[in-house]
Amino acid sequence: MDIKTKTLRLILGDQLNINHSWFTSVDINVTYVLMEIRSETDYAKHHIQKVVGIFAAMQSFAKELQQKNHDVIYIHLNDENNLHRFDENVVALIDKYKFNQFEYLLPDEYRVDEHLKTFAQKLDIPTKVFDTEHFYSTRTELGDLFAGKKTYLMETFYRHMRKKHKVLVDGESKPLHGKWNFDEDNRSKLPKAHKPVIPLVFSNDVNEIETEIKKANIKTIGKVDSKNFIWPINRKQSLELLDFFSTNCLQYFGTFQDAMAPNEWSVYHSRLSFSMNIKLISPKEVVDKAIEVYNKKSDQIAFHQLEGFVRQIIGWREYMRGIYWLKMPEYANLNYFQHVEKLPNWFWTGDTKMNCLKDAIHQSLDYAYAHHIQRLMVTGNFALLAGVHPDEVDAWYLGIYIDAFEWVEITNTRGMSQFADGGIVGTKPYVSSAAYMNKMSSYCSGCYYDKNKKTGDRACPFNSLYWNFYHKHEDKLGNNPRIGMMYNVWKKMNADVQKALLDQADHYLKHINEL
Ligand code: FAD
Ligand code: DLZ
Ligand code: SF4
Repeated sequence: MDIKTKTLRLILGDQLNINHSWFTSVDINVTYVLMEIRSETDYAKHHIQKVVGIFAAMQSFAKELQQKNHDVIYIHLNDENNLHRFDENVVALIDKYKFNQFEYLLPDEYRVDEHLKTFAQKLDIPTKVFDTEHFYSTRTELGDLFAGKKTYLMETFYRHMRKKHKVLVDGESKPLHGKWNFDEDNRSKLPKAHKPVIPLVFSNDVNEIETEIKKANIKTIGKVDSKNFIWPINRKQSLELLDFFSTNCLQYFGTFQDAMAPNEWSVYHSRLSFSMNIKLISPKEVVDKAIEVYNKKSDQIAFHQLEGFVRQIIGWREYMRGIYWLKMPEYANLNYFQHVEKLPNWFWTGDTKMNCLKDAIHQSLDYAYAHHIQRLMVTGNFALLAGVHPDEVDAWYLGIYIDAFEWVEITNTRGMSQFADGGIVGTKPYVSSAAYMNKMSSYCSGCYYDKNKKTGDRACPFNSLYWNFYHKHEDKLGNNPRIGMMYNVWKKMNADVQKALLDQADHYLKHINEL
């Protein structure tokens, strides 16, 4: 007699893809399980909004599956039988309900991937793993594309993606409007009188979830208004946010992509990373929607705005994932500059006199969000100039942002921002003095420090730290053709000026917690 297959399928908190082929029909012999567990709440000190947001989205997803008549087990954080590990909870369910098959979706994170792989090998019932059906590219596609090459240029990968998926190309796979990349049309500062669109936020009541998290005594950072939780927690809200972005923000996306201003926490950014990273919506849906709106309103939306946005998703997002799977686990230990310092205490409070950092950190604590240039050129720039150990920097970024999952956090932080990978992701370190900050933001005019001063009382710390960084790492950067010009400037300074800059930097680094 045939033994009926009784399958348990695990869904992780960032695998909430209702369009996955798992869910196209109801199978009474299949049970899905989602679990709120300490292994995941505690591997980093997360922002409270991140934990709340993920739990709310998981609960809503489980309900949606049940409404579609799928059989679902949901293990809540404080359930008595919760063993707080994926493997142990699954074993307990297999024993209790006599499942004779276990299936899961490819995890996005190396740690969880290894954990489930090892676990599945040890189980004495058949196991299967499925793709998440979310990304454009496979885990190994980038590695295959660059096989035998020493460098991994994002631009090469991006063009490959555009051609392969026929995005913004003509019938001969040539880029629309004659160029692949319109970045030089972007990067403007917000004009003084310009007020960006008011960001669309939601008002979800997640109070019960917050209460459970507090009851479990989970250590978190930041704050949450749990009666009015602003982030999308289901597909409907995610699609609303996508619609809002395409209608109201896309037309300025590229132009003000790098702009920063006090109290403007979103500018024209989409804030879709959380929805996408937990798979409530797919990158293809986002790209297709942006193109659809552009096609309808091409009299109002310039092509470079659209190309700039598409590049972030089809290019950078997929590229970072490809690098992650190519270079992990070694990537997590790279420290090219051998940096050893700790993050200043004020990274956790925003309590600093440096206006740009104060604003970016307060905003991150308040919203669990900062846009790309704040992450790269404010907090990341400072951490790199201050010689902070990449582990410290990673832990901060992995915790504080609602969209932070290691595959996209570590490649951006350790790679793009800290250059700790020695140039796998970027071709040069992203560092700047106050000049860049002043070019792209209005932070400097309200700052305790003087953007124009390099040394002496109230000199902007970025100015001396910048030269100190280049001086210190000349052995590693001196031959980089993209930086050569900076070394020429440094070498032309007279010795007294150089010494004053290095002394100033030394003073600031010794008093970093008081900046
Ligand atoms: P938008 O500016 O509206 O861009 C649209 C989308 O493009 C984003 O939602 C995102 O999916 C994608 N995108 C844009 N830039 C990147 C990039 N560099 N890498 C990957 N995807 C990108 N992004 C994360 O999703 N999770 C992280 O943990 C994360 N950590 C970062 C850490 C540092 C130090 C830096 C410099 C960047 C980090 N990023 C991370 C990339 C980027 O900053 C965020 O994706 C973006 O700010 C999310 O906001 P948004 O949705 O409004 O993006
Ligand atoms: C980030 C996170 C948190 C805070 N909590 C959970 C959880 O309780 N249960 C769960 O399934 N997933 C959670 N996640 C997301 C996981 O960490 C994520 O699925 C893995 O890192 C794989 O990318
Ligand atoms: Fe930041 Fe320096 Fe400008 Fe102040 S003066 S906002 S510290 S760059």
